Amino acid sequence: MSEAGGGRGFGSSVPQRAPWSLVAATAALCLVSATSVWTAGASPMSREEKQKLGNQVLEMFDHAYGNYMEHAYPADELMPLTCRGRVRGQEPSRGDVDDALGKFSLTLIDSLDTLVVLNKTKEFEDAVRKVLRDVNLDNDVVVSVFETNIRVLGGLLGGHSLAIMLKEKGEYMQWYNDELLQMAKQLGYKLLPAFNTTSGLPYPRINLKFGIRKPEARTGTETDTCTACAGTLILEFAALSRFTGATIFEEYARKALDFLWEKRQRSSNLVGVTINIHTGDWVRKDSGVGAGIDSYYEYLLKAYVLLGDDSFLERFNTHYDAIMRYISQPPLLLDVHIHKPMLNARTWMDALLAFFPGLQVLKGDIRPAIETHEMLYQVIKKHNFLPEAFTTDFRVHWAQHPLRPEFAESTYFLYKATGDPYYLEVGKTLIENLNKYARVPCGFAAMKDVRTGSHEDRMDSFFLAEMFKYLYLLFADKEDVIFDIEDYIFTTEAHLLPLWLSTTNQRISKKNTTSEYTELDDSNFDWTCPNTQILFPNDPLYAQSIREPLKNVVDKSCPRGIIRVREESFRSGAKPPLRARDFMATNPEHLEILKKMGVSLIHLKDGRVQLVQHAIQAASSIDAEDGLRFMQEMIELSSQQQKEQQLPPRAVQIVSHPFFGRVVLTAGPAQFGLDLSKHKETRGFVASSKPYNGCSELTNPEAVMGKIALIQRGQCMFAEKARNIQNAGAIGGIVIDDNEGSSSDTAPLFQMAGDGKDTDDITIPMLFLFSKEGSIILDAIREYEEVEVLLSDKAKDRDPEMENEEQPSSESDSQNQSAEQIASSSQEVDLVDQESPEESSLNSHPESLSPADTDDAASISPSEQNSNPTENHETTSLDGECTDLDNQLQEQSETEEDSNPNVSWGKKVQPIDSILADWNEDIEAFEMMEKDEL
Ligand code: DMJ
Repeated sequence: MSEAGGGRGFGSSVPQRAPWSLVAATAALCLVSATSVWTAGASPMSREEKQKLGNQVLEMFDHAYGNYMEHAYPADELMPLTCRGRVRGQEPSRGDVDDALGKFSLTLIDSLDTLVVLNKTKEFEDAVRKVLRDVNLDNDVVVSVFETNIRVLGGLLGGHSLAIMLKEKGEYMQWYNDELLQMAKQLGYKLLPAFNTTSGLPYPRINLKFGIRKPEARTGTETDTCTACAGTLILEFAALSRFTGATIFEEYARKALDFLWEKRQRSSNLVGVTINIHTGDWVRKDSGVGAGIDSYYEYLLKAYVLLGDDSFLERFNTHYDAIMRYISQPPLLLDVHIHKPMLNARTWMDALLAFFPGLQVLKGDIRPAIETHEMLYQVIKKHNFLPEAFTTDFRVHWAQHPLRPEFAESTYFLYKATGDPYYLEVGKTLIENLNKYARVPCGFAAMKDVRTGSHEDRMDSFFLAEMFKYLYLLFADKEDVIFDIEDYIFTTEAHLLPLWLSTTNQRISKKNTTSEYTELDDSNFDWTCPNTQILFPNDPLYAQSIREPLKNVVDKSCPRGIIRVREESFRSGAKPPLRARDFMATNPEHLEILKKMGVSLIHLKDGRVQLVQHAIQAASSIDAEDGLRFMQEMIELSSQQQKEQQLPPRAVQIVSHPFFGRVVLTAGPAQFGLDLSKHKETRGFVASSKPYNGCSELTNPEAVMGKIALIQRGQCMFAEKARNIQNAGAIGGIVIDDNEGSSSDTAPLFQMAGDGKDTDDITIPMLFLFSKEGSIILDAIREYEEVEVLLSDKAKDRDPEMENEEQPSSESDSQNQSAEQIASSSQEVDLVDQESPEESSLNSHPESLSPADTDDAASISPSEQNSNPTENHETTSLDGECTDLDNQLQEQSETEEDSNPNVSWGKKVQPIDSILADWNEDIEAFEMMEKDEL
């Protein structure tokens, strides 16, 4: 691993208000490696093994990049399951995700500087020529300003930075004459119209050809943008200005940052997730370090590193202090409300926050970085990948994983900071999981569902831009990279910008905000990085000792989200409010509390209990507030429970040649037939039924006998199809959607309901595939005739047996293996079965909705609740999980209360209207969060 020059250790301190000449050194200070000083902890990894892993990363990159170039280029991205390019407009829209695609060969541009880092200079030279020859930036396409900036502008600038470095070295790129920079400038000018708002915050989208204003632009009516979208421009825009001398770009990006800073919530110093670009009002007032905000913080710190402007560090430090005060609940990072920062806004975390430990390393705050990283690693060990969102008790909230690089990024930076070989082992696990679960014959496929191991037909460009860089650099020694990586800063998309830009073209007038800053307490501002030269040699087990207590954090599945509010309440001396999860209808004390909160209990005839709140009947405004929160929690809990009752998705894995288990399709389960979560998976060759709709007795029973029958959806009930194929001797069935082009990428998965009659006679497993996934099997039959699949609740590990289907012994082996797998799956049942399926998944399909599914009369939705905030209803039953924790908290509460005899509830006087208005805002924010896409 490369290290900064001997004298520049972590221990050197940077004088306050560092002079320009020290700016680059400051960056190096924070990133300097401590590898050479590591003496204990995890066993050191030999140079040979590091090289082996580095070579493995190179091979994996070749597989991803090679397949993109062969099968997708010049399209923006590779679709690795169908082995073709994703061309916007030709595939069903995936919503906002598609806004990254501008018909500009996105993956090629995003991969440019990765090629150089991975020492593929020749390929880089070819790639640059292709970009110059083929890429058109003037397409009539509406794209995301944020994505286009970080991926395309960043990609072009990263490419340019390394092209001029190579040219100077004198061997490669001798013909290069700043052509990438010219393209970057052209693109920069195309993005500028987005900033035409009074606030200076950019519109979220722009038409590459027509800009914003013209009617043909089809954009420009948006009112909101995310904080990260408006606050993640400064590195690329400043680099563009400094490379070209055209100051306008840096000016615009600075103006947007200045505006966001002005709009921070002044008492908490936090920012919300979305902001109105015209008024500057916070649209979503929840605040975290993940989706929607993440790279805003990253760019404040990195802008200081790259540009040497103290105001960026001051801002970063102010926000960082707030993050550590409110959001950081080690090892968790939980969203809070900007106005009520002591109140958690969510009970789950998103995968994007995995970059944060890396940023903490750059900041120099190693301990919380180690803690959060370890927590994330525990989640990964449980699910192989980090699910898009997971709850505070580490259950899957959103099950996808689009091969995000953030965790690898933090692993790399933590290794640089600690030199602890533990992080090399972490990297090795990441490599193994990618090869085992995401690698498909035509690239690497995103995980549709980490629980089932099913795939999605997407390989995002950031996988090449970031993942391979961080993994390669993790294992690389200085001589494995052809330039000094520490002369560059990584953008949020891991594009490389040279630190020498800090002293080039500094003609931008920095906004004079000193009057405000001088009022700030300077002791808040750290100007140095921690001294790992002292830290680690003195206590080489330091990092390990921080990780150790977290080793089983994920296995202890008790919810943590509630703890914060309680602890804070104790601290302030107030009695902790009753939380929905703790409520027991048989506890007289709880009933008393309910009464105080204006909540009454109605026992329904069917035995269920309904809660109604009349805030006006509460004992005080504080009690009314607690009551509203209680009802809101009840609604959340109830909807969580409803989700938990739904069946999780299943997997169809193609195991025959040439797939060998590498392609896993997301399938909807059936409410009838063999339950694959309880029984061994079903393996068999597939055969189409005749008639294909399976709505009458099959005319080809000999073809489907002992096989898994393929049937088309439509014209009769699912159960009827199942009976017909079962009668013909099929051992399972796959219903394929008749709606051409449908796909689990774009449509919510559902479970096939029965026909309202007794379906116990159906004993074979039945799964549903959307048309796109179904056609992967149909195409395989056309090409290979014999296609064997595995129907299961979770994809089976690929193993040599799958690739060795000729050998008769493989069957018994694989059965043994299956049995093992079932054993390990069933261990997870308690946790996994209770996991809520991803947001959109698994509603019963209305075509054959079972009567039970419509029985929802007694519950209300959050929106109904919202429409009349003084009267809330909920019916639910609650369990008494995690009593240890509850008891501890209860005990703690009693102790605190005892020592605070003067404590009483409801001391604070706040008019009820303002409380209700406040809570309405929170409820709206909550609803938006639930709808929000990452
Ligand atoms: C990347 O495009 C960038 O890292 C961005 O900041 C957010 N995350 C994606 C990858 O997950």
